[in-house]
Amino acid sequence: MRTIMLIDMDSFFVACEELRKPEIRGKPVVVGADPKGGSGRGVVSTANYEARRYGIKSGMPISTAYRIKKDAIFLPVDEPYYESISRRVMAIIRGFSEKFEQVSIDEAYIDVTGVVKDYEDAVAYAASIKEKILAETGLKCSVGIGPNKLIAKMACEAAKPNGIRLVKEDEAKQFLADMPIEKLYGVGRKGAEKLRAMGFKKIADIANANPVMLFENFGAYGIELSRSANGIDESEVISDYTVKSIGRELTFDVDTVDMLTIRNALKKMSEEVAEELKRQGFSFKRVTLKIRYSNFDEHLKSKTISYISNSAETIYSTAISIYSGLPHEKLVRKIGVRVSSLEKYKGQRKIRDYL
Ligand code: TTP
Ligand code: MG
Repeated sequence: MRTIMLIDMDSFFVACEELRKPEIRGKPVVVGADPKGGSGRGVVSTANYEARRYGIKSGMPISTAYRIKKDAIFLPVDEPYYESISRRVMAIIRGFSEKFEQVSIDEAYIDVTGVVKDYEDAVAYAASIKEKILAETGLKCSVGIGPNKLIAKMACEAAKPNGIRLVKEDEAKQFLADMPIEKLYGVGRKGAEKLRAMGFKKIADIANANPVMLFENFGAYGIELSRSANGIDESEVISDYTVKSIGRELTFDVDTVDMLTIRNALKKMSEEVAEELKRQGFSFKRVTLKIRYSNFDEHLKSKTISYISNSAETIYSTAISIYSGLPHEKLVRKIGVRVSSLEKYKGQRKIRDYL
C-alpha cells in the first residue's frame, strides 16, 4: 500500500503579497485584474480567507469582487515574484521525498511510501514539512495524506487552511460519499451539469452506479469516474516535472499590420501549443501573448482563465482577446503565444473533454 501526500500553499498569490507587504495582513486582499472602479475586465486570481468570507473567489469577474467588497485591497498579479517563491517552496518539499511531482505553481505530490512507518508517522512527517516551509519562507500550506493522489488531493482540500488531513485507505470511500458531485476531482462544470441532470447528487451516487451505464454516457471517462468515486486511483507520482510553460513564437518575414496575417499566425501557433500540451498530458490556466513591434517595443500580456483547458480554441480566443486590447496600427515584427499554470493529470481527468 502506498502513502501519498499533496502539499498545497494557502491562498498562494495573496500569501506572497503579504510577505512583502505585512501591512495588508488580516485585511481582505484580492489578487487579480485591475477592478478599475468596478468597470475592470478580467478575473480574480485568488483572494485570502478574509476576502473569501464575503464570497470572493478565484475565477470570479473582478468587477463582481469589487461590487462585493469595494474596500478590499486589490493587487495586480506579479507572476515572476510568485514563481521565485514557488521555486524555494518546491526545493524544500523535494527534500522530503525523491518521488516528487509539482503539479502547479503552488502544489506538489510526494510519495512517502517506505519513508514513513505508518499513518501516525505520516501525520508527524506532514507537520515537519509544514514547519520547515513556514520557518524558511514564512508561508502556510495544507497537507492531504491518502493511499493515492486523488484522495491526497481531496484530503488537502478538506484540510484547508493551514491543516493536515489524513484519509486512510479503508476510509476513502466513506470520505467521499456525502460530498456533492462537483467536489470529485476531475468533474468539470459541464460534467457536473450532465451528472445532475441524470439524477446524481452525491459522490456515493456515482460510486454505486453501474460502470457500464457511466461508460455509455461518458465514454472511457465514465469508467474513470466510477473508480474515482470509489476512491480508486492508481496513477503514480511522476518525479520529473520540468515543463513550466509551452509556447511558440514567430518572426514575420516582413513587418506587418495586417490583422488577418496576425490572426492566422496566432491560430497556427495555438494549434501547435495545444498539440504539445496534449502530447505531454498538460492542461493550462494562463495564456500569455507577446508582441514585438518594428521599433522593438515589446508587449507581454497574460490572462488567466477560470477553468483549466487544453484546447487550441481557448488558447486562440484568449490570445485574440488580449490582442484586441493592444494598438493595431503599429507594425508587428514578432508575435508569440505561451500557456502556463500547467497542471498534469493522468490521461484526461476533465469530464468536459468527453462531452
Ligand atoms: P490554488 O492553490 O487553487 O488557490 P490558492 O493557493 O490561492 O488558495 P488555497 O489553495 O488556499 O485554496 O491556486 C494557486 C494559485 O494559482 C493562486 O494563489 C492564484 C492562482 N490561480 C489563478 O490565477 N486562477 C485561478 O482560477 C486559480 C484557482 C488559481
Ligand atoms: Mg493553493
